[in-house]
Amino acid sequence: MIDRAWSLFFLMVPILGVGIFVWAMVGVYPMEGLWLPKNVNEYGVIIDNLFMFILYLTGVIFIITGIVMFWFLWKYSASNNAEPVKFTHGSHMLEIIWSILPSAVLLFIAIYQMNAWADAKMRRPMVTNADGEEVVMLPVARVTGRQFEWRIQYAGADGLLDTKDDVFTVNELHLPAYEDVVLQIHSEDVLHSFFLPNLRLKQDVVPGMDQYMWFKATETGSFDIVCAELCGWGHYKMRGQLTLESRERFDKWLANLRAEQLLSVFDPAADDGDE
Ligand SMILES: [Cu+2]
Repeated sequence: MIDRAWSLFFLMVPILGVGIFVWAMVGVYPMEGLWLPKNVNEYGVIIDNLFMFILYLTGVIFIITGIVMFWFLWKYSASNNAEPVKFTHGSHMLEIIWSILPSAVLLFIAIYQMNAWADAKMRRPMVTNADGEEVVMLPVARVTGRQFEWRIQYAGADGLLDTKDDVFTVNELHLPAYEDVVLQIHSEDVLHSFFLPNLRLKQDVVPGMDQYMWFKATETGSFDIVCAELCGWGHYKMRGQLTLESRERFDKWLANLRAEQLLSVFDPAADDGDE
């Protein structure tokens, strides 16, 4: 009798596992807001679809294995089977099946997600330059991860980084919404991970590498910037704020900041020696 109770106990694994996910997805008390944060990136939909596809796929496999495990425990419980245990040295056929099946599924996911990968990592937005040529869009700002903050350098009015009109902030990133935006990310010390949950963007910031991220925000508002890579004792402090606003407000904010920084003594661009 008691081993039947154990098989019922194991049945709770798929039931509770699925139940908790559904509870969080529906967002009923006390699980409100524990599902995915709101997506505000035009390119984020494809990431969400991929996430849900993999979740459903693994969910179905999880439920099937949970139920099969319960059924075996129930059917072959010692108190109901006088027959002694039979040992086996494995089955060639079974091993082939359980090697090929997951490989085929993984290969399918690899092909299925190619477009999402290309959108996020390869198809950097293009613009037409003065000569009428299609060129890659330049970053509006460079985000530098360092222990333990995000330093942000804006290209300024000339659209070029590392020139005299650059504007600087720390942990405060303002960007225009409703248009393509490119960011350059960079590390000054160790590995960080620049994570914008609402934009479905997360990129490891690798020392020695200049990397690019892009998005097109579908609404304005204030969102989190977090570091998603344990980068030292102050990792938790690498929290910033992303403000998405209209192009007019963004331009005004940047111009104000530029004027402020011209007045202050602090001028990191001063020792560049160029221009
Ligand atoms: Cu960090």
